[in-house]
Amino acid sequence: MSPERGAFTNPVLPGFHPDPSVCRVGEDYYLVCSSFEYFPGVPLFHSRDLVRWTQLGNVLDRPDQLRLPLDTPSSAGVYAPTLRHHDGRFWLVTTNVSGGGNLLVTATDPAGPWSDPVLLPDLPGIDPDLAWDDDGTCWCTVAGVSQVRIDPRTGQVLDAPRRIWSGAPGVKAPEAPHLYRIGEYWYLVIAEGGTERGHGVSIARGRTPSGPFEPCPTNPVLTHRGTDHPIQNTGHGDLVQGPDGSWWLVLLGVRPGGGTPGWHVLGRETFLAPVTWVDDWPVVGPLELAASVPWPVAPEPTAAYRDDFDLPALGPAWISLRDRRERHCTTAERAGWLTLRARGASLDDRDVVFTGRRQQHPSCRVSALVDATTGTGGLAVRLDEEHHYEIEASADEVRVVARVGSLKTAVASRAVAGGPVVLGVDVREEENLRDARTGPDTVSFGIGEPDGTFTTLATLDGRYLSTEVAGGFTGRVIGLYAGAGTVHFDWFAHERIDD
Ligand code: 6LW
Repeated sequence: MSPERGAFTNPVLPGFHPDPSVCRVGEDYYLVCSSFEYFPGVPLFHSRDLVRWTQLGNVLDRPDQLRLPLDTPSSAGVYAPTLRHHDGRFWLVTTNVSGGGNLLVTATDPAGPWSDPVLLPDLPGIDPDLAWDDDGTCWCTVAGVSQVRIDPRTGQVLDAPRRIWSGAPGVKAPEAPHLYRIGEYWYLVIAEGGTERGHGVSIARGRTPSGPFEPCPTNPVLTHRGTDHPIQNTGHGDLVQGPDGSWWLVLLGVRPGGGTPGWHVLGRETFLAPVTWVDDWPVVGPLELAASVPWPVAPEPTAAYRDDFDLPALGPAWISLRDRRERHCTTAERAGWLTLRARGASLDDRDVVFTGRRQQHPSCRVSALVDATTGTGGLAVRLDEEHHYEIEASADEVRVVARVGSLKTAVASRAVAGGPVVLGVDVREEENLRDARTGPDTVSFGIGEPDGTFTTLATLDGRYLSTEVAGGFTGRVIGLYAGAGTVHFDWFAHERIDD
């Protein structure tokens, strides 16, 4: 089988899909990511080839499993999960930093339902990992890197946390531990250097799950720090065996665009890198945009989609800020329409009603048919409360608004006659990416005319909706919102624009 048969383009999960954790059950692979202030939490994907991933659902999809109070800051909420299969069940452990701390849920079917959470109140630290010893002991390892034994059924911590490794001396933020037995050793994979440009993956090994751990002499086993590689911030990896028994690492990385220093706008994405073994140590990489696996991969699915809001529930890719209650977000009010009822006054407010989908492609076009005769709302490109651009309709006007840090301004407006209006956003990756003056992309907003043509009202520089400007752990989400009253949406359509 020629490697070309499995050619693919990294990332394997584009858009805001950080902190991947993967597990294999027979021929099936399951992968989860962090979800922060969005509900439902912890998106879960399935694959047979490690390359094409289909979303099965979200692990924390009931309000009683995941509480994200309306004052939850952006980039708080649900941090890095670990997904494992043990004893006929799926186990997922994660941290809600905005309430409840570490929690564990289980399921026999990864598509759900997942159990109510078991809390681990005595487990200090984020990025929990689970690993079972042959005698049934469950080892839980957290950022730092510390370890305890737990009873995963009750959440009880059975001993005092013990520091088992700190990564390279002087390198910040040893975190994201994953522990596995592979052959003769227990391997402890961590991320260190922080999740920005200094990020890397390091590894240590020991004869027992609790160590002592010996660092790999070639640590970090993967980093792109200090290089101009198009994939940056590489870290937070989880090991998995491919269908042919070879080893792979799923990890997060970013794709900065534009001139120096480069701005990434899609968040931290999930990449796939090959792993080989030398002297019982893993050698990771190369990690490239153009990559291949030595087995056939499923065809790339189309990135085009249109949601007509004909179903009672939103599909799993739709995420809402902090919670999603029927009284604020429903398809039951007007058949075939999504109705949003305002709570906060604008996207500057944490309690705004916003529901959207991750921007996954550097260039794309999104449009929606909006009826704002009884409210104010529209289509937004959002990073957080202080970084968003939107096109907003009210009964008699459409305007484009930009919020960047403490600055907020309406950049364009147009009178409309009332009734439903097509609003659109067109994101274009900058073509001349090496020109130091350019941002990574442009974000244009416009309005559909009755004759089917489209009029652009404003074009904005995309760098201000990047993580380098805004900070935080998420990425752009493009979605629908209501700022006042009740706003109805007939459809939402997305199309990828290829380079
Ligand atoms: C994640 C941790 C991290 O839990 O970011 O910078 C957190 N490091 O590993 C959120 O992704």
